[in-house]
Amino acid sequence: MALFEQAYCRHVDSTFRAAGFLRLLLLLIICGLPGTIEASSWPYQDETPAQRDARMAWWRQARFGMFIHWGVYAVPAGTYKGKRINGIGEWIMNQGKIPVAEYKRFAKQFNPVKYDPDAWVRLAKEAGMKYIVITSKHHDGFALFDSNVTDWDVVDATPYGKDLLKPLAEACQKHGVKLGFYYSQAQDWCHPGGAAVGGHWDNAQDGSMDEYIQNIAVPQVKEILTHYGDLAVLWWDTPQNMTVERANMLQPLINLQPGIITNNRLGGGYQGDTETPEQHIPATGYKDRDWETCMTMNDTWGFKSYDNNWKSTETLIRNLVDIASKGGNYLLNVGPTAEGEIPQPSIERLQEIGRWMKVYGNSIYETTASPFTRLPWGRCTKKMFINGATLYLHVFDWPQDGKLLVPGLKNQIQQAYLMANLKTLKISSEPQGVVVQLPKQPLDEIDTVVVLKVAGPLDIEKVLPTQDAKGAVLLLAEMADTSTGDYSQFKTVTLDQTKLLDPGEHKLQIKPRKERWQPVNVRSITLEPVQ
Ligand code: H79
Repeated sequence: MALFEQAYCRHVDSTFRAAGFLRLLLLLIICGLPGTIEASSWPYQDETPAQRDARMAWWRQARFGMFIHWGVYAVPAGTYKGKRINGIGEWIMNQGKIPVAEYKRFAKQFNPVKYDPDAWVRLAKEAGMKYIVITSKHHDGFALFDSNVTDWDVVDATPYGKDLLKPLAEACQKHGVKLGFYYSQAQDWCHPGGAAVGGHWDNAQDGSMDEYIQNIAVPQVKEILTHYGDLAVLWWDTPQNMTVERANMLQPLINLQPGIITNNRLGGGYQGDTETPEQHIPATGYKDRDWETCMTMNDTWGFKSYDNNWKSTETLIRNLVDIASKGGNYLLNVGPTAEGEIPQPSIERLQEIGRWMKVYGNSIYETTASPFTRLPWGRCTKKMFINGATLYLHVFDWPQDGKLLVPGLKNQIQQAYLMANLKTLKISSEPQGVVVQLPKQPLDEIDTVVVLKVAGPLDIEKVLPTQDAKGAVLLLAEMADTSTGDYSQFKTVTLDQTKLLDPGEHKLQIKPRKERWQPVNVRSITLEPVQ
């Protein structure tokens, strides 16, 4: 399902050396069609690049944030009428086709007496997260704040009866963590006229979407932008049925929070400030666009009592590093219970990430993308200075022989040391690049960081992929000059066989033809000699 308009496709243009007969295997992700509408009232239209850099500065330095999905869906927690409902927990109303009146009754059991916003903010902060984005209203239309335009909010519809965002805003203020609000502007399954992916399933949902935007979304966005102090982010979601006209009713409201950062999901052709790959890390990041991967720790955003498919701390830390190495942010989700507790497995993982960040955080914060194409043993982040640079080498796979090759690096190395204990490392400049002599064992099994300080402007020779022992060449999208998309269906495509007559250098180009524009997202290409 192509939900978003901002899917992209760029050509893959890679050079490789190979000889003999080759079979081409292409793994593709087919995304939605790109939007064509031009939006006009983007408030930051006249910003200079310097003004934009200043506005985005904190966000680019932050690299790591917490997403919080919380609402009435935490009551059924994935189960409706004794049946486990497939899919993500916050979609249970839609997936279970639960009538509005019946769904609203769950609110009577939403009583988060254990809610401790100060502890939540400390948890985020100690994990190394610099900002929090919480669902002020998700697709079910339920507001976590006291809204004057509806009774479908935490104050009027639940036994708890108190605004949940106020104390969170205060705790964020107190601990110096930035706060953002997620707001589902288009989908709203409880207010008449709100959109619903898959269509309405209850007459109570029918109505005019224009009126819904006018009477619910617009005043509510005003409320969240004016009642909670400084807001850092406004996070739109799913631009279902959003036209330019509808988007134009909402977009100017962000002027209520000067400097606020918004994402690309408003709809109506607005690109916003950030790209938002969901549940995946793009192969190469996005050229000339700020971006943020949002991701769950298990398989749901909103709490599901039986989802125990937790990602390991290793995966989460390496994801953060992978994202930073591509110049993006990681917005990692927690889904608290109806009682107001963040699940214990989430807490444990965040604490473990925090322990790593205490030692290695400076290899993440304020860094920019790796200057190398894909590194075989891990990732690289960097900081640029006037007369040199610091390279942070994130070693995931510790070399058996202790020799870490930094391919193509030509610079003079001023210093090489282990970030955790400042121990100096021996280095040598070889024709293939710089070789760093590592100790036998990694200091951290997940990611040990080696720091290289180099003089002068970065001088890195691009290293072309070579044939392996079987003569095959693997070209990953990470190696290519690509831009990847968003929502996606995965599809494996086997291309034809091809014959390369001459040994030596060949050029493989994969390009969608302009006249038949198909947004594709190439994840990897394998060339194999035919037996
Ligand atoms: O808030 C989280 C999700 O609820 C929201 N975005 C993140 C941040 C989101 N909205 N839509 N989607 C994600 C993708 C929707 C996928 C769908 Fe389905 C496929 C909707 C219907 C089919 C997943 C599977 C949800 C129900 C079944």
